[in-house]
Amino acid sequence: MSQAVPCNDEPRAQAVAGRTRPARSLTLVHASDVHLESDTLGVGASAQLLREQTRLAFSHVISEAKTLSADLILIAGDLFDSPRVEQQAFEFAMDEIARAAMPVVMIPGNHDAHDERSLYGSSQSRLPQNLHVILEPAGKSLSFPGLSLQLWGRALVEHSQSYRPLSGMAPPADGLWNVALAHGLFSEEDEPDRSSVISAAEIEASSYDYIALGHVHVFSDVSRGNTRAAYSGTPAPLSVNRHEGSFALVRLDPQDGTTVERRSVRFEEPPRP
Ligand SMILES: [Mn+2]
Repeated sequence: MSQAVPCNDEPRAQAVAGRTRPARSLTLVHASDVHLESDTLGVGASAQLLREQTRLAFSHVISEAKTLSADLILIAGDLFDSPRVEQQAFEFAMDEIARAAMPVVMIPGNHDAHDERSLYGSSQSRLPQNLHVILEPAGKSLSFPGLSLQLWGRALVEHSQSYRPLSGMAPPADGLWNVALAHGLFSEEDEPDRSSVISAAEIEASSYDYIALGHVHVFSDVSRGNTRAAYSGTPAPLSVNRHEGSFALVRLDPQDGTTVERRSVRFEEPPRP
């Protein structure tokens, strides 16, 4: 990177360069937008197949995280398609998260927002012990000292123009991996008429090691400056290509820094609308 840096950014840039990485590496599995119990295809056989495939897709991500010996799973919003989820469906998801047997950190998205209908606030007691749902609208940092990891996120309450998923980020901590979760729409420029905007400038200014994004259903890398940021895409057969979903495999390495890899989730018999 040899771009000219504006003068007022120099102190921050030097501080980033001076920040020390942890001695240990980390492997994260990042998923989003599973949209469990989706009613996208309405009712009938295709709709039922979609819901079954979506559950299988989520189970696949959990199994892959275990196979890959991941340290932690990130779910960047919209695990559920709506807050109207039957108890059995909610328990399926929580049982899968418990099966992961590793920390799982999740934020709500616009489909499972933390508003008065929130699935999460009223059901705290039924959440597995390894699940950490960030429900603070103003944001919260979670510390995992054993992983040399600090995580930040904020709960989406209302998908609106005034909601900025990355506003109020905790400053990156020295000697730790700094990772954030955010659910919203990436934009090169600030777009005041769009909801839940995540701007390129905000990603760059964060100086985080990784920002796990949700909302866009197709994998895309929107890294800026020193910060790697990516949409994992949905693992479910919900995108344009119903044969394949995805998640992101993120490695944080003391020497190499952050690398992000798209991992495919395939369906032999995708549901047809
Ligand atoms: Mn969304």
